[in-house]
Order: sequence, then C-alpha cells, then structure tokens
Amino acid sequence: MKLHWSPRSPFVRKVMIAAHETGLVDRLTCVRTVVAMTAPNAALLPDNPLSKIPTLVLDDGSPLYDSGVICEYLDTLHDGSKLFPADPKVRWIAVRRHALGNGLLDLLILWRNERERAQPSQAHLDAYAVKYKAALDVLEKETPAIAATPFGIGHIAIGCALSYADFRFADLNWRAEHPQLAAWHKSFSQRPSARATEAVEG
Ligand SMILES: N[C@@H](CCC(=O)N[C@@H](CS)C(=O)NCC(=O)O)C(=O)O
Repeated sequence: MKLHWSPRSPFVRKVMIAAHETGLVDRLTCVRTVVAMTAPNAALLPDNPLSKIPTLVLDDGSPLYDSGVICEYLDTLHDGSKLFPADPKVRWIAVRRHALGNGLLDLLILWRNERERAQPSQAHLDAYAVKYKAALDVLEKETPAIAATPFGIGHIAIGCALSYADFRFADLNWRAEHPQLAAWHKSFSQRPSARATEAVEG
C-alpha cells in the first residue's frame, strides 16, 4: 500500500504509529508528498481531491482518507489488540478521545497559520487560545482514565496533538499547568511506535 507521507505531519504520524502498533508498518510504502493549505498539490488530487495527507492508496488503486479512516482500515488487517475497540462501553469513549485529539490538532494547525499571517486576526488568535486551554484542562482531568485504558486510537490522537504542541508551540509550556497529562505524555513518547515516528525540525 502506498502512503502519501511527510515526516512532520502530525496526522501522518497518527497513521504511522497505528501501523507500528499493529505490526503493519512493513506493508506501507511511504511516498514523500508536499502539501500546504495555500498550495494544492496537483499530483495528489487524483488520490485525494482535498489535497491532504495522510492519503493511503490500496493495492487495487483505491484511495482512503483521512487519518482516522486509514487507522480504522489498518485495524481490520491484524488480529492483535484493536485500536478501535468493538465493545460499545469503551468504543465510544475511544472515538470521542480520538475526536478531541484530532480537533486539538486542527486547532493548533489553524492557530499556527493565523499567527504566521502578515496581519493576524486577534479575534481568531484569542479564540484558539481559549479552546486550546479548555481542551488541555479537560484532558488533565481525564488523564487517570486515559492512562487506565488499553492503548488505542484516542491515545494516538491525543499523544500526537501534544507532541505537535511541543514541536510548533514550545512557548505554550503546557506541562506547567497539566502535570498528570505531562506524565502520561512522557510514557506515550517512550513507546517504540512513538519513538520511531518523532518529527524532526528541518
Ligand atoms: N482530517 C484530516 C486532516 C489532515 C491534514 O490536515 N493534513 C495536513 C498536513 S498535517 C494537510 O494535508 N494540509 C494540507 C491542506 O490543508 O491543504 C486527517 O485526519 O487526515
């Protein structure tokens, strides 16, 4: 399978962590694909009309996106512990955490774009800061439950979002007010799947 990939995309990282966790990483051929919100990649459009990565192309040529769909697909290809649990008692918690991690990532990417504009909108910057703080406060409260749940798609999304905050927003210093979350993120970062997929500045 071909994966449109980039080393610094946090959404691609979700898929790569899922592939490592499920033992499927060797089935992926990663193809470096450059994307930017302001510059649609014409070569990617046939596989993904939204010009976003990650995009997976199956062996029969059919595409799959976005990161959540790709992770759910990979989860059907192995017999180990599932990233998307089947039991409704835990499934809806896992997919809600997945949505929170994804939403936090979307917000951080928009925030970064806004603050790099020549004339950023203060209203947008302020709103991003409020939502970011609210999300981290919720995660801090939920950390004991997150830590007690078998590793899955929610952990992947939340871990990738926090790592992206470190990577692009080092100035936020989120650990100071979120000590439980910081301790959990440390253990996430030490997983072999996380270590193998860390973003590097360049
Ligand atoms: N909801 C999508 C978001 C993917 C996404 O925003 N990827 C970024 C790279 S980290 C991208 O492709 N940006 C290019 C664009 O927005 O045009 C997913 O989960 O895969």
